[in-house]
Amino acid sequence: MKITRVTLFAQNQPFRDGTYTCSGGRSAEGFESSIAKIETDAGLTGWGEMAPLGSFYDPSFLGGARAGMTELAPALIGMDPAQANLVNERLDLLLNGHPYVKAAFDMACWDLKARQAGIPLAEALGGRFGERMALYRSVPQAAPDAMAARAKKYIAEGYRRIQVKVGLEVKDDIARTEAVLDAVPSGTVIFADANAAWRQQQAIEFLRATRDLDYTLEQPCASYEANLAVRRHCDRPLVLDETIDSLNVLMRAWSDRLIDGITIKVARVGGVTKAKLIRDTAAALGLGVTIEDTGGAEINTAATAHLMMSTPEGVRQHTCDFYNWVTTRHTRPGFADKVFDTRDGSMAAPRGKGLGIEVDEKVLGQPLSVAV
Ligand code: 0XW
Ligand code: MG
Repeated sequence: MKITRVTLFAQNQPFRDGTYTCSGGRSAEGFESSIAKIETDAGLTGWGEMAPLGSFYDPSFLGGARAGMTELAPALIGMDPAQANLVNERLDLLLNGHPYVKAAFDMACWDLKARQAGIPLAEALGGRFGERMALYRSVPQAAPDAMAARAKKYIAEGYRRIQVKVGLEVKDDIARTEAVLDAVPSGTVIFADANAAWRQQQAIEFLRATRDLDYTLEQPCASYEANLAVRRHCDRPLVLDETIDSLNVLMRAWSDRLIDGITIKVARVGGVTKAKLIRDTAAALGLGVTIEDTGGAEINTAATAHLMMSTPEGVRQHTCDFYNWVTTRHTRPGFADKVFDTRDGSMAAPRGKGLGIEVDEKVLGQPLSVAV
């Protein structure tokens, strides 16, 4: 199988629930998605999607994604998309770093590889563990009562895992966390995610003041060293997200006994190939694993769903149903609800070949660029 054409599309994806705010006043109204369509001489088509969260969340931004993808697309022509490691090696040779630029291309190659094999992506990634995976919803930063109300709304929608966005003033963060915990039924799984915004001392203060509360701490500080210092004061599960950008850092954090779990973002690590490598390593080490992304809709949700479904249940944490976060679709009405079957705070991975997503190209509008 050889790649014959690479087409790029853009999609603005407004958030269903309005502005998304995380620590430091960083906010976004939606995702700006870049979508890759890869066609082959075998008559098969693959799809991939990458959407940064504004320009503030990860070292990635829309302008970089679009410029990098347009520059790299011609290099894919003639390559066999089923040989994912070869494709990755070539893209890494041609563009040093910038993993998020390569993520949608690699995703589309895996879609094609699994379609060619006639199996769902989860099976190509190692197998289907169970039927459904747990979802969480983030409660963006606001006043404690507003966050409690938002958490209640998500509980009413069926979610059983809530991520509380902290990372501002510690006393307010304590009030936010307490308000959300008071508002949700007992047994709700709570993650307090500071998105790397606390100084080391603030994280330690938060931990001290919330000793009696039940939650997992996510990404308290930005630097590796500050998180390591916080670990020594943390008697509860600690998960790193923003820090986990490569296999190297996973190995380092593992040997420093820094982490109980990780969050893998497909765009941050550069695609499905690298997410799988990090996932398989973390799972073998017995660490908790979340696989998600920085943004997107059905194409992206399908990729993370297949990665999660092929992760052993014993280490699986949770993921996002991003297609439900936004108001736009890639597929015809009703298709996403059918294939993801989201209910009771959990979803399934699509059963069709590859990503199992039938993209309705009309919703994507005119292409940004075409490479042949
Ligand atoms: C909650 N998320 C998955 C959505 C945004 O991309 C950021 C991210 C996070 O972990 O904060
Ligand atoms: Mg996070």
